Amino acid sequence: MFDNFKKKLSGIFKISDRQETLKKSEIEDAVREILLESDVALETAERIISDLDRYMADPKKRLTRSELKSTLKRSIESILNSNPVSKDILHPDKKPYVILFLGINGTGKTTTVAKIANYLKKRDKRVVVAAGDTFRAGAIEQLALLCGKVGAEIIRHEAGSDPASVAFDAIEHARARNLDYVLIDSAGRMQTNRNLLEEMKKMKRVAKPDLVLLVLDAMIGQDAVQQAQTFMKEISYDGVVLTKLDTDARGGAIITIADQLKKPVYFIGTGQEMGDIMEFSPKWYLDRILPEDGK
Ligand SMILES: Nc1nc2c(ncn2[C@@H]2O[C@H](COP(=O)(O)OP(=O)(O)OP(=O)(O)O)[C@@H](O)[C@H]2O)c(=O)[nH]1
Ligand SMILES: [Mg+2]
Repeated sequence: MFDNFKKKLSGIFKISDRQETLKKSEIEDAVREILLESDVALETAERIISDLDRYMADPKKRLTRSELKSTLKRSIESILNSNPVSKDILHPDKKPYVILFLGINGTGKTTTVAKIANYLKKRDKRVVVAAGDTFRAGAIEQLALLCGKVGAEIIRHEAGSDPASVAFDAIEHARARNLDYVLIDSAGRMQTNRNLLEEMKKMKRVAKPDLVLLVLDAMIGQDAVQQAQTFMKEISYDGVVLTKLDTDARGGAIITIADQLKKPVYFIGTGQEMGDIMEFSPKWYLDRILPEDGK
């Protein structure tokens, strides 16, 4: 993961290998190009460059390889840490802890719900999943199949029924059995689907989720950020799950999300198997894209 991004970034340091130190203009051009190619939005890339700029206030100043790396690292780190994860999912303050998953079509909501059910079960948590996508044909069966794989209980109603009542029943079920978590899947929707948006708001009102996660597809890069911005004018959410980072996704979208959505990334999806999910950590990410020498 992020190998291309890492390789590109290390290209800048190679210039410095040749000349020992780098000229300001050379660095800025190289950094801008690499960030843009790696799915960092222009505005975010300029922010990082202005951090470099501040560091190199004297135009004649040259930067060594390690100064450049640590300046870049510090700049990206401060963007990633500006919206820290505020809810500790594994130590919730409430039982059942209700998590609602939202997002547009095909971003990976249903898969992520099942992966997180699996993730929690492996940590001895008791989970029920709500089949809240009653809209798309086959969605309930898809979720039921994945829940079967990971051994998670599922509450489902007929296709076409009211998703808010599925969520309500799942929460009642969890209360009656003292379960730890309710994970609610939902139908993919565009900002143009008025009915579906109203349905989503109703689901949120009824379920009163403790955490709302927006599922975004890293494959569509910066478009994911734009989508989230328009779509989420309608509804508030706490954080993001970024899926499909195992594909040739360019990896810089994580920086753009932190900078422009002002939301933390809670989880990243790293494949199609049920175990392919991990909690996101800025440190882990930085170590991947800008490893210390020798790694
Ligand atoms: N490679 C890869 N594929 C993923 C990942 N997460 C989901 N997918 C795939 O993406 C496709 C869509 O996933 P779903 O979970 O059905 O997406 P959804 O958001 O529920 O889709 P709708 O219900 O139609 O809106 C499936 O083929 C998943 O296997 C991931 O992290 N990596
Ligand atoms: Mg789905």
